[in-house]
Amino acid sequence: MKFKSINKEGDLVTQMNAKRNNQSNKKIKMTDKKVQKAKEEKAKNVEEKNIDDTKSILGITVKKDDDFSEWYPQVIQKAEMIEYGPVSGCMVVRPYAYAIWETVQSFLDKEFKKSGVQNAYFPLLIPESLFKKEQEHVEGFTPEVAWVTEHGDTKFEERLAIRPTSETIMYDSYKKWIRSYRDLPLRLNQWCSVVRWEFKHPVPFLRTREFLWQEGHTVFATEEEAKKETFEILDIYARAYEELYAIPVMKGRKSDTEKFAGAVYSNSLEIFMPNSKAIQGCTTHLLGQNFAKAFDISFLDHEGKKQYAWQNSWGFTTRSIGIMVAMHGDDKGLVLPPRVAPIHVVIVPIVFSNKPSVNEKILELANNIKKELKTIKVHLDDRDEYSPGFKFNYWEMKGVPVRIEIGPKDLEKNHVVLVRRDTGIKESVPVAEIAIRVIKLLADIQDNLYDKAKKFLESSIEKTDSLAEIKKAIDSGKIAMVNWCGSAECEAKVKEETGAKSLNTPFKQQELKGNCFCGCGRKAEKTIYFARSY
Ligand code: 87F
Repeated sequence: MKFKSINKEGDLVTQMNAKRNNQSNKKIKMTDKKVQKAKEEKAKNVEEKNIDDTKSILGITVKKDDDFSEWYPQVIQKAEMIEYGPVSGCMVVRPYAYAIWETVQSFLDKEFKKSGVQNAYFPLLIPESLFKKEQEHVEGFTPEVAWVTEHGDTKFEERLAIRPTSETIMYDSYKKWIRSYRDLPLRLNQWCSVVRWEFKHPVPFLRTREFLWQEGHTVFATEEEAKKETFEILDIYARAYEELYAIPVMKGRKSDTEKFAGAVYSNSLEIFMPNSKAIQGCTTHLLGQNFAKAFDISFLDHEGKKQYAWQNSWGFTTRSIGIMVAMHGDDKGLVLPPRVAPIHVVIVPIVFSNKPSVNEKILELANNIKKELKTIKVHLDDRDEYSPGFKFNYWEMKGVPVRIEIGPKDLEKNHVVLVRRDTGIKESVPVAEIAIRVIKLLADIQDNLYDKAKKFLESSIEKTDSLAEIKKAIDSGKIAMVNWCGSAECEAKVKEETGAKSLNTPFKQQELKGNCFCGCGRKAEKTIYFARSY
């Protein structure tokens, strides 16, 4: 299989910019001279694009640190993770990326089930009247809801929302199922896709109009049980990020301004990416009795008295794949943590057309090694239409953690060469020791990626003491950590001055001294993180 060159139209950001430029261009009446100039410009661009396309077959044409917003779409396309679909913001998830999702999905699914959560499935379409039952929850999101309005040529009497989240449709059933304290807790999860018609530039995985996720919706008899679960699920999510994706997280509470409107509180995992932007990794929400009152989810307690139930919701999405690409990838392409890599080891035989008998032995050894490494995911690249050099680049682009090279000299010595994707370090290993060495290498790579990302996070957090210091930290691409009184006005000042939003207030609070950063004179109550974010 050959590398697909990048989409002719380029990434979505470029497409949308082009569209916008087009629209404003229409409004301008061009003079002949201008038309001629525009034609020349267009011809030049096409030429440059063609040159770019030739380069793109070979590798990524920009460096990650120089131009992240160009690097990212190139990597995910050239590593065959995504394909741009015909509708803006809706991407095809190709098998190589879907395999990563399946690994994470399987981990989360097992952990949820261990904790007593069951899977179910609720309808995609939600009648408008039901969707609008809890106003506070929908307000603010209205422009993002996509509607189905007709079938064939006939209009529906009532519009149907394509689920952007499933609170309303699930709770409509919950109210029928819950009668007594014996029906509780009710803890359900569903794996599905949701649609949110976002207006910001779509970025594959990180911000798309349709994405895959799981949404957990649970009901308890007491507030304490509900509260406890918001932390337990967040811990499971943190394990997925830290242990599978090798990504350290900032665990904490969203501010009232940034929380889900329907929630009493929202907890989140925030991640800081190498492009100096933070992103919300996932959330758990304590819904209190807000939805229970709106949907009449109530139960008779031990004394036979009617009580409203206590609820939570929580979600984890394919955005996490994009965060992992952004975190670990380098100028050669993806760098995959072994625990999520669809292929752990690729074997590349180094064969020469004038040595058929040696080639045969190399392939035999390659096949034997493949058999021996049966506990891990090994791929033998024995395509004879590609050179070893091409294959090295190909599998580096795909981020395979370890490469095994076997050439005539290795065969003579009964050794092979192992190459780590994360550091590029090579070593020659006796055939008899390959299995042990590979397993150790995979563990080292997983740890090394995590440690590197952890150091990056730690070095990105700057302790600040005033609005001016926050601005300085944000402008230099850092996370500002600051003492805060808890008021929305002081938080809003940061957004006004710097454009940065608050991420969360970390659960592990530093010792607090003094007043709020903004000079309001109030005592500081907690530390909070601010950063530019998605
Ligand atoms: C977009 C359109 C309509 C987010 C929306 O975080 C409604 C919504 O309710 C909406 N975008 N949300 C909040 C979702 C909250 C919550 N739902 C369950 C989660 C986790 C899983």
